[in-house]
Amino acid sequence: MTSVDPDPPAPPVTGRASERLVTIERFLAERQPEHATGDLTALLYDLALAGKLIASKTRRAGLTDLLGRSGVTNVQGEEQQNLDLYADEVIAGLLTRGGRACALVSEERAEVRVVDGGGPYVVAYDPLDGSSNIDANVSIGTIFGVFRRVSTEGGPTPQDWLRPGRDLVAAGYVLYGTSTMLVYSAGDGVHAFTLDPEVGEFLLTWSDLTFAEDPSYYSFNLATSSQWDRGVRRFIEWIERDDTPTASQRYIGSAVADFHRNLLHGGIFGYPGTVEQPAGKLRLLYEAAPLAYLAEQAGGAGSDGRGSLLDVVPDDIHQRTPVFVGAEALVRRIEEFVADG
Ligand code: FDP
Repeated sequence: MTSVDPDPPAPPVTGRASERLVTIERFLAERQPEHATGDLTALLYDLALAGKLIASKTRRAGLTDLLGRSGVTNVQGEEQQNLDLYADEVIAGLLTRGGRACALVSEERAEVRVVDGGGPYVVAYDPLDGSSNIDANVSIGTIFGVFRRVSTEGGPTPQDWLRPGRDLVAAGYVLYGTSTMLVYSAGDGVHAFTLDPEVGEFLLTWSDLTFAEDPSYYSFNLATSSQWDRGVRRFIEWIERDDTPTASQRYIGSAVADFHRNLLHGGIFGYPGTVEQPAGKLRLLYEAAPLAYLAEQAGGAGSDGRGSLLDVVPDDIHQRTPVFVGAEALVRRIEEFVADG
C-alpha cells in the first residue's frame, strides 16, 4: 500500500511572478486594447477602490462592532450581517457614481438596481461571499462579473442581465485574507494583485495564472455527502483512492477563498446539489459564473455536473446551481461520474 502524506507542501504557483512594481491602474491601462473607450478599465478600477474600502472596514470590524448581525433578512432568507450591508452600499455607491454601469445585480438586493443615465455595463456581484465566516475571522471575499449591455432602446432590460456566463466581458474577486488580493480577468488571462496597506495600492503579484496540472486539493463540504448525487459521491471515493492524484481535502466554507487556494495550487472546489436543495446553494450570476469564467481563463473549467456553467442561462437573478470549478481534468472527471450516475 502506498503511504499518502496528508499534508504535503503546496506546489509553486503556476503564473508569472511580477518582477517590477506595477499598480493595478497601470496594468489595466497597459492591457487596454487600442480601440477601447476606457469604460471597462474605469469600472474595474472602481471595483478595486471598493475592495480597498471594504478591506479597511473588514480589518476594523472587530473593533467597531461591525461584526454583529444587522437583524435584516436578505432575499435568500439569510440574516444579513453589518459588513454585508456596508460592502453592498460601497460597491453600489461607487458604481452608480462612476457612470459606467447601467444596472447592478447584488446578492443583497431582491431587485436589480437600474442606474439612471448609466453607462454600457451591467455588474453582478456578491458583496461579501462567505459571510457566515465573518465573526470567526476567516477569509471572505467580494465576487463580481461584468456584462456589456445589449439592449439599445430606453433603459436596460432583463435581457441585459439574464445572460449566460459566456457573455461576461470581465470577472474577478477581492479576497480579504491574511492580505487583501484582487484577482481578475478581462478575457486575456487571470492576474492577481496584492494590496500594499502602507501605500494603499494593489500591486501586481502574478500575471497569467493557470491551474497546476497536479491537483493539490479538493474542497467539498463532506458533511453533506450523504445527500449528494451518487456520481459526486463516487468522485470523492475515486479521489480518495491511493492510485489517483494525491490531493488533500481542504474546505474553508468561503467559496472565494477555496477557489483562490485551488487556483494557486491546483484543485477543485465543489458545492453539489442535495436531496433537499437539488440546485445547491451557490448563485449562478454572481458566484458560479464569475468563478467559472476565471477558471476557464486559467485553463480550468466550471461545471454544474452536466455541462459548462458558462452556458447556463438564468431565469432569475438569484438562481442557484450546483458548482464544480477548478482544474479541468478534475471537473471533467466529475462530469463523467455524474453521467454514469
Ligand atoms: P456563505 O453562506 O457563508 O456566504 O455562497 C455561500 C457560501 O458562503 C459560500 O461562500 C460557501 O462556499 C458556502 O456558502 C458554504 O456553505 P456550507 O456552510 O454549507 O459549507
